[in-house]
Amino acid sequence: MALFWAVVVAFCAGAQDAPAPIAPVPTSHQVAWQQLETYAFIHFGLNTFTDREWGYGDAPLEAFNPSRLDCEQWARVCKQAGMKGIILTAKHHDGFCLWPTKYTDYSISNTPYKDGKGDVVGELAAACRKYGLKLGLYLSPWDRHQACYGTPEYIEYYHAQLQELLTQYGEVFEVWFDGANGGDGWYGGANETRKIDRRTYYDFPRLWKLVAKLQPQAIIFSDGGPGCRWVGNEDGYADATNWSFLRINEVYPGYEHYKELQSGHENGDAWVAAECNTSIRPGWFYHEKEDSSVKSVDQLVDLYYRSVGHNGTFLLNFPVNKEGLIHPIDSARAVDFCKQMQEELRKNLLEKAIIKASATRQETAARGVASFSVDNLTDGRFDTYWATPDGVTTATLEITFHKKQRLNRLMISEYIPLGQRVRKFRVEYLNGKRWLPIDFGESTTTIGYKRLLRFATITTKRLRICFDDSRGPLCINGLGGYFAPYGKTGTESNN
Ligand code: FUL
Repeated sequence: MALFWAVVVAFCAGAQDAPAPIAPVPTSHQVAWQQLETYAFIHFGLNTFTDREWGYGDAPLEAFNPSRLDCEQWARVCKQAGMKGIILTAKHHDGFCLWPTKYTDYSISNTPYKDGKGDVVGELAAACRKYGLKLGLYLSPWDRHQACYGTPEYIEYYHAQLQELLTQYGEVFEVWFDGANGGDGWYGGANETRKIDRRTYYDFPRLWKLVAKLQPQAIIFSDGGPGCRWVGNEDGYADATNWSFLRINEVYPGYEHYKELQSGHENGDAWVAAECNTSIRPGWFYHEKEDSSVKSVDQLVDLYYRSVGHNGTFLLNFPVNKEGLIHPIDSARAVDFCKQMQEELRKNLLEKAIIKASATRQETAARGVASFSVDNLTDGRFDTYWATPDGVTTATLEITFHKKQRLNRLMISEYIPLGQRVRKFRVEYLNGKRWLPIDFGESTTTIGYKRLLRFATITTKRLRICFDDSRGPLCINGLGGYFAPYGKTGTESNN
């Protein structure tokens, strides 16, 4: 009886179920993928030994002979750098295959390495399993070695290779389809330029079906998805405004208006979140002369804020060297970068603060828990969130600390299984008796899976976050405030 009256009271008070999703929404695999946040790329192959970025397709197989190849070293470095997986160039544009494929002689089986018994894909798959990392594979559509490139025969070859890779090495979390395509190459000795229609030549719909059948959890990367999209630059950042949507019928691998990919399409009809890829060195493959131009910790930290902190994932490449190892300079930088990020976002100062919302969706009393309360903002859980009632698309969260706090970082995250919603927000802090805006030096438009914001240190007892525009009721599952003791904007200001 008590329950009956509780339900009646709750309904009278406007109790509601969870907000309805707003399309497009991610699949559960896309959500799990986004939660990986950072993972590594490895570019390794014949190019490593010939000092090239784009092998022409004619390099002699004898050149490939790493003296100390150790995929476990790669895995250890990536693990220590906080990365959740590794994507390997199983085949780059030069057509050289790092696994013993039955479809071409231009593979590791005909190199001096382990007398032709080597299998780098297999070794990496085992190392990833050992260190709890996920495995991803890059299989370049463009192949400058194969004589049949440009004909229908090559498509069968390419599809067969993908089938091999997706059936012999266990679970794959991402398959990488590069957009660079066509042009000059060796092509079995023809030494000519071959042009293909990048929209139609590879029969991508059939490739996507093959991936879905063999590895349903795998996220398909290409310029236009369908699993995740290229961010439109190779510098590792997304725009501050970054929608996880694309007008899917407009974007295809090789899409010319690639700058649009930095911020997605606000009115897109498919969920295709951005992956921000870059190399820790200027090149993707190893070149000794670049030992002195490895990205600094500050550069990597900056990119983290502009990739993961701009609603993307961060895919950082390590050019494995001729020995077959990640160079010690690169590994030290990557590990220090991870340590600095942990230090900057170590303690969420909002956990002990009092948070008041201008509006909160009422839970149905029958559930007995405050499903949408502000307590969900700082509980560290992904699946609980604060939400506003239907029809309420603007709201304010006011945060009061028990005593004055120094802050220079904020984190806001939306509960993306219900869609990406926020279009515009701002943050203010109390300075004496006046509310002043915090200047983040970038636009405060979208949030998505995660938005990280940096600003000059403020000292305050109160903050307020004003959500000014949203595609529907707000669903925010995380809120953080931090004081980063050092870093680009970690210095004290006069506030
Ligand atoms: C590009 C390729 O052409 C580069 O060689 C590299 O693999 C990079 C990740 O993608 O499109």
